[in-house]
Amino acid sequence: MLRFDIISIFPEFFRETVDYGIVRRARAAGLVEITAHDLRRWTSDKHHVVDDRPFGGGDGMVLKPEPLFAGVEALTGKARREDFAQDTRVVLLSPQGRVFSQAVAQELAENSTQIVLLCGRYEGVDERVSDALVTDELSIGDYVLSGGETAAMVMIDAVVRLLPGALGSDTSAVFESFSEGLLDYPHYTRPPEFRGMKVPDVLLSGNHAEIERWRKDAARRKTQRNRPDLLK
Ligand code: 9D3
Repeated sequence: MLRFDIISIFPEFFRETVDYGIVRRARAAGLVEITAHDLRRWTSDKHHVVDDRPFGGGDGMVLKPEPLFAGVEALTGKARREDFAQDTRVVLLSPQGRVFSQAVAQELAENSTQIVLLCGRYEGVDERVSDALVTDELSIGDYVLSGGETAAMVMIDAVVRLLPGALGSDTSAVFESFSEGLLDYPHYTRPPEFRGMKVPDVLLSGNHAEIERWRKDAARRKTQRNRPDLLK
């Protein structure tokens, strides 16, 4: 059983997003438990302040360290990276992180029982959080988001579908298309002609050897056009 604990100032964001498709089924089957916690719960002042102005000046606000340390301590029993169980991860979603990938998803799915996700907001998070608390600082790619919540959901989705039993047995090999290093081949279904656009004849031929060859070639052409970096 894997547990995700999300710490966010928008915990309601996850209420519905964890309630669809494979993630919903994995939760129902008891493969994963996902709980979103309000960062403000670990403030102690009257106004539940979670941010403050940056030392050294500059625009924007920074998430204060105290509520994040208190939250991680409440959820893991520990407040220093060195003291976590080896199957506990504390992930900071941040534009400064190393880039999340299928390999990172696989590593997390195989080696963790608890993943605490810290969702950044504003200009950033006090660096002492990264220094002392975080085991993995991760970005989901080179574009600017408004905060870590959408990135956290991307990670959860990618990890949960790798948990044993999360996919139907018929689809369990599907993700191999990524490990093979090519994009997937094009898919078609009925009707064989739609608004003048025909399904390639070979797919209707019943010749499985030829179909296999066409798919390999079409996958290579699509990869060449959309992701030449994958062909190297
Ligand atoms: C002007 C400097 N910006 C940093 C590159 C400011 C900034 C932009 C976006 C500060 C915080 C954010 C909020 N983004 C995230 O928290 C985030 C994120 C992202 O923006 N892109 C890709 N992955 C991620 S994971 C978390």
